[in-house]
Amino acid sequence: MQATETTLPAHPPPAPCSETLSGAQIVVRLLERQGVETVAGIPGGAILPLYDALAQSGRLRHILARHEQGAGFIAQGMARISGRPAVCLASSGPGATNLLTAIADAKLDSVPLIAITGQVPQALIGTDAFQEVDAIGLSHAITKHSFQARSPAELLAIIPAAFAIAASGRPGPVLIDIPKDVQSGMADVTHWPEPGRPEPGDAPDAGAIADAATMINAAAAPVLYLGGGIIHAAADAQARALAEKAGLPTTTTLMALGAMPAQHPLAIGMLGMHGARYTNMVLDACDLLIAVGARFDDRATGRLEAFCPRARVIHIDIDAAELGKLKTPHIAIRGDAAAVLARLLPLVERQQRDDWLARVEALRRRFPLQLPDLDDARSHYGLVRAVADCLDGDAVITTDVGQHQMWVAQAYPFAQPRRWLSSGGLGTMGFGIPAAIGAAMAEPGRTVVCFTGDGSILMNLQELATLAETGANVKIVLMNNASLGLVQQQQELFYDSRVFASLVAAPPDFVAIARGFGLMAADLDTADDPRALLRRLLAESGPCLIHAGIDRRARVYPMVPPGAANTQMIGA
Ligand SMILES: Cc1ncc(C[n+]2csc(CCOP(=O)(O)OP(=O)(O)O)c2C)c(N)n1
Ligand SMILES: [Mg+2]
Repeated sequence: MQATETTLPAHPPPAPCSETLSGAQIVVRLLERQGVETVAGIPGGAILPLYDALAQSGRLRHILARHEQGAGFIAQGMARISGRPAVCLASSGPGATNLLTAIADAKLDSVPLIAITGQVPQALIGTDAFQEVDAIGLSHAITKHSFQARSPAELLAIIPAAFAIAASGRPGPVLIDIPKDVQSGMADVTHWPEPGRPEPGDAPDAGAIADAATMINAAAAPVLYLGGGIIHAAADAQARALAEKAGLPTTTTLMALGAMPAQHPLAIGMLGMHGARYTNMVLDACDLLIAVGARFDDRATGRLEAFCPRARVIHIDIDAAELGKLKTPHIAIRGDAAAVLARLLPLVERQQRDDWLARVEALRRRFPLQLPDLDDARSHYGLVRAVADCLDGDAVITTDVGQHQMWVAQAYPFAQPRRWLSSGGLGTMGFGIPAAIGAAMAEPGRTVVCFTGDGSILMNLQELATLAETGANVKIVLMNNASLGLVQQQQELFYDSRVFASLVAAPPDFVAIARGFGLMAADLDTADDPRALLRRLLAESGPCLIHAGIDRRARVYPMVPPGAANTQMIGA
């Protein structure tokens, strides 16, 4: 299943031709040849030649977002669910600056995003022309690479290169800035280039893999620590096989939820700031940490010096810059996670590890993840579980950022990769709805549920118009606690309860707002049987908003205080 999801579509081979085309037409043809079917964006003066070529494409579908950040997250939704680069478009100036948050978000979560921006004509660059910003300069720190096209013919090299860079190695965002005169200028095309594909990486170091196997075989208390790289590399099957053969308790980061089925006997859940107490205690006790596609993010490790203090470390990552960045590994292996794990597996001994697994089990029983009121659909955890009970394993879940995001991460039983789309690294409020629209565009047969909060939904509310227009099968579950809940929680816990600027004094009527956008909307609070209403609404096709009031006093527990060690968790 996973393999087919990330397999690239069959590309047309390089083809001789004899055509005179505009730069804009060249871009459109190259996107078509890349296998792109849908792009998201907003037009404006400096990108109108490209839009005019799009209008004549007939093959590319354009989703009109209502804010460029929305377009960026719609494209991210497509990319995150398919594993293939996806495209967003914006005009120059404010169009380009509005994209920046979505680009930064893609950089931190390693998402292959292609952002195409219009630019003022080359003759005006540097003159403070109308809607001129230095898009390349502004995006420099948040892209994997950026291009500014200088001639229509150059686009024949730039577009395939951008797709290759975005998808090769550790994926990431690429910006292509195209001045208006380059879009409208003409070029003779005598040869269509081969579409850009991910480049195969170098073979991993066989000696290091053999050493890693020896270390795993000799360990008494090893733990497998899976990060988002497992999803990007489609290496979940290999990771599971390794865990099962070597008897490895397996933890996942927020980004890797679904890489190991939540119900798997070896799964020990999410680690870190809001992981279960037993999970962090198992990590504290382990003597070997096998990190794969994980970057030792502070939300996962807590105070780094106190993370896995007894453990030797094997670190496997495609990005050499991650190896030793935060924690010096005893064995570092650079390579594609699927390729490395496939080579490691035959060298690893089959082990039961009865003693270690019994210790893990004892910790799990003593310090389990506590999900109070799980059976009450009117409570925070109960609502998440009630939604899960209505859906099958194909459903896709997106979230915004806040308490609701963590409640979903803790309580939703993810069993497969690429079912969980959440802004992990940047933690961007406003991610959920546009990402859900993008996911639904890429996978129209699936139900996509966006869990959002009353704060986050307002950050890209305008995309409800996009949702209504596309009719995408997106269900928005709004967990409304009339507060910026996660901020309020931190103020109560760490700022002597000085709750400031985090409570909502005049809550909007979200059901009326959704209806005003032309969406179906319902309120669980007034339903006699919230489960029955959920079941009915989630089974219907097409978009809707489901509002649920949540007790403002509800907390995300346990919690590692910022800067503390993971063993110093509070709550639950
Ligand atoms: C764009 C952006 N601004 C500010 C923050 C800081 N922040 C993190 S969570 C949060 C509150 C989110 O409120 P809501 O969406 O209602 O979620 P809740 O925590 O109440 O479930 C804020 C302001 C952020 N993550 N993103
Ligand atoms: Mg809230």
